[in-house]
Amino acid sequence: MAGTTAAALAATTALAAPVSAAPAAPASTTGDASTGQYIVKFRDGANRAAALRQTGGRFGVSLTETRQLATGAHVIRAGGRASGLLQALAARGDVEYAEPDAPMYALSTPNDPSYPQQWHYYEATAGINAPTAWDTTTGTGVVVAVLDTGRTAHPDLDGNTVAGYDFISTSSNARDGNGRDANPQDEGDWNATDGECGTGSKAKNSSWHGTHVAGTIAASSNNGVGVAGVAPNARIQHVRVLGKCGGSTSDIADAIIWASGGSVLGIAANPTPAKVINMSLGGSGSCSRTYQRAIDSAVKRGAAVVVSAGNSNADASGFSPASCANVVTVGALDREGNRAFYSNYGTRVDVSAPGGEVRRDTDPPGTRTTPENGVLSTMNAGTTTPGSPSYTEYMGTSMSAPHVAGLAALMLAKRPTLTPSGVESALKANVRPIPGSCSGGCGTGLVDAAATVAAL
Ligand SMILES: [Ca+2]
Ligand SMILES: [Ca+2]
Ligand SMILES: [Ca+2]
Ligand SMILES: [Ca+2]
Repeated sequence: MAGTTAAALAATTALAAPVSAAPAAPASTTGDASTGQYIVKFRDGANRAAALRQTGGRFGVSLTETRQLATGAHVIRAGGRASGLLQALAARGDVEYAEPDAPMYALSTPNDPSYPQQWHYYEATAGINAPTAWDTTTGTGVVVAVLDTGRTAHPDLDGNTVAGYDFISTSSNARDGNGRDANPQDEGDWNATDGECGTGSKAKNSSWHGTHVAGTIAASSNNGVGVAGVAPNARIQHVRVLGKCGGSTSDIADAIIWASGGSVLGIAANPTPAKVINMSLGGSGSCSRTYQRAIDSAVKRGAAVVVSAGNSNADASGFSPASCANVVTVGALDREGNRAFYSNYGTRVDVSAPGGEVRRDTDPPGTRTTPENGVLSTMNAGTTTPGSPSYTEYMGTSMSAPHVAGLAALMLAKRPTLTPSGVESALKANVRPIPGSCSGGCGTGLVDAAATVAAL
């Protein structure tokens, strides 16, 4: 059986560029207007010009009427700030009320400083329309299992993480000195030399792939740190299945069953079974009976299984678990909404989501000229063993699947009785058309979080 490898194409760019334009926090509706404007409702018959001249004159601030609102009140622009001015206006006998023209923001826009770079959530062209969905649901309490390389400590993930498991049965592949164990810590999947994982394998740094996938699903949002997740109040369950040289179908099959609450010989039951399982992984070959039985068992227990279509620019029918039945198979689009150059395609693809395309840009962070077109998420800075938490852009169907897994968590938080097939049919029915071009089949379209959640 061919080894299974993580389906991400790792970006070779360094840390994502820092963000300059973070959205401001929602404004207070009291106090001075930071817009420099007031909304004043005069009583009938008031001499507005005289009232503004008198009051402004007391404070040494020019007050100019700019237009009348449909409510009958007027917008007054102040030439400067003075404490007490608004109160003085409001206290006048010819003024019914005076208020700051307070700036307003969409409440669903997170304050995370790197959120503006996460085009894949909000951009009109090819984003998943997440902010509107967040007005209704944030995925509260839904457990999403991430069958991947495991966990690293991260301030944008730790608060959303529940206990997982390490299913890698081979000690040398796991790098933790033993077989299966209760600690899904990602020990690093670096390769020191070419050929370490078989003919043709290349030396590489650790990918921290599971950390990146987890962040797209459920990074903490509105915590003033880093990035946002698609389902920021969902719970991540790291189930480690990919090690130094990838993973085995046998370990992954057990992991699927355990994650969904089924029993696996010799291992304590999962105390918090997942309602969604994300598998951003794959290998060549059509779906094996081992995979299909594990998936069917998970689906029977009520877990929706979301998988990557694969990164081979080929028909997904030749890849696993992408070609399995009872899974939501996700292709990848670029920032313009075209099928990404690497994405698999074909009738096995159910829906598409942003996977991005990362362009090499050697400019130092902060001076980059090419737009950042990958999927920005949580990362670790260690080149071999874990280092400090960080952020980076990756591209791949490994990045598109967790958008859909996160959306499934949003759906299940709103409608906990949804079955896995109900999740799949609602996802497929509420897409928008592929914004760009797709040859070969990208499923029913680009997932639309707002439309999907609204339809429930
Ligand atoms: Ca172990
Ligand atoms: Ca371990
Ligand atoms: Ca955050
Ligand atoms: Ca399917």
